[in-house]
Amino acid sequence: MKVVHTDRHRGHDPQVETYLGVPVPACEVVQRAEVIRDALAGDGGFEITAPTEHGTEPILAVHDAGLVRFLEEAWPAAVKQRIERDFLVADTYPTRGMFSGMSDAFVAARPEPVAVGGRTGWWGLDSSNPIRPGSYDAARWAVDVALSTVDLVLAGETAAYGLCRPPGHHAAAAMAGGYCFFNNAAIAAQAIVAATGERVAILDVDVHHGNGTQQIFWRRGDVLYVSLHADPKRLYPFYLGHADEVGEGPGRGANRNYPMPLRADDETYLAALDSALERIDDEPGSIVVVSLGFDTFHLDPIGDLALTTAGYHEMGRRVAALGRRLVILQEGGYHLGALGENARAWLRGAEGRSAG
Ligand code: Q9C
Ligand code: ZN
Repeated sequence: MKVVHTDRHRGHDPQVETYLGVPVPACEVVQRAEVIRDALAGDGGFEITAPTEHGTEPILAVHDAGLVRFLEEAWPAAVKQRIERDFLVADTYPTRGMFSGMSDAFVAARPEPVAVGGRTGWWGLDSSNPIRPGSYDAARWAVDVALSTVDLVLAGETAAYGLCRPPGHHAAAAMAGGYCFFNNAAIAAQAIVAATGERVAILDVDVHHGNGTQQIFWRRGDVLYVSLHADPKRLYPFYLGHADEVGEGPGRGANRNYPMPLRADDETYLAALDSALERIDDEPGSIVVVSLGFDTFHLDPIGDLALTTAGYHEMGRRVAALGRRLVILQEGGYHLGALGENARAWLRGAEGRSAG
């Protein structure tokens, strides 16, 4: 299988994030992509290729121009404002209660703040994705990795894997957050729709609900979003991901969430996966975008499910058994000791190879 990878992710190198307000070591670190790359290179069955640049247009097909502008300007603006930190994080966010009782039109007309701290909250979800000097460049290259993976599949590959970093599925049209800046999978799905005119399904198996992907395609019937994740009653992103979120308008029925019980094992998870795959099978289309996370692993530091490496091999096998072409894009997964092996097992399963 072809693997798209570049070292350009290294510019996004957070050292700390916050957990309930307290600084803790960052989870979404440079080493994540390196251990996956090394495991795939060591396997011998994967061909690693570099992404090509695709420009801003495919990003603007999904994201608000204001978000793109903010992310591009954020670090220079922080420097100009003499914020003497080595990363930029907001501490004020415009949450729903702040605007309660005010009309949609009035709320939509509120001006973007001028202070960079205010702008960071304006375009942000949470304090877990610090902006570093090289974050924008890295996030742009993660999009190019995703779009280059799409190119491979459109050129005839049955499946290809994009080692995206930073990940993307928490990023909404006008919001970054949850270690994500641009929604790589949503941009990829939109590019496939534009190129083929076909419907596209996104299967999200990261432990967290992909609130950003859900938001982007909420009112669209041409992109089906199907997600298995830890129940948001327990886990981030907390406010979306429940089973009754099915989409609205033309998108009604084209959003399916499968919240999983605490410590769900391979068997429980794979049974829910079968239902999710049946839903995808009901939909026309020939390409599935997979938002692939390994934070469902039993040892993951921030997940609360209990999958194993053998479970990932079986998951890859079952997803490929759909018989659709696969654009497989990396999302989360934070147990560095097993991350490479888990990716290798999943992708080998998807290729019909043994677990190795
Ligand atoms: N210090 C993805 O897996 N909150 N994002 C973590 C723990 C944010 C996860 C708090 C989790 C975001 C792509
Ligand atoms: Zn995750």
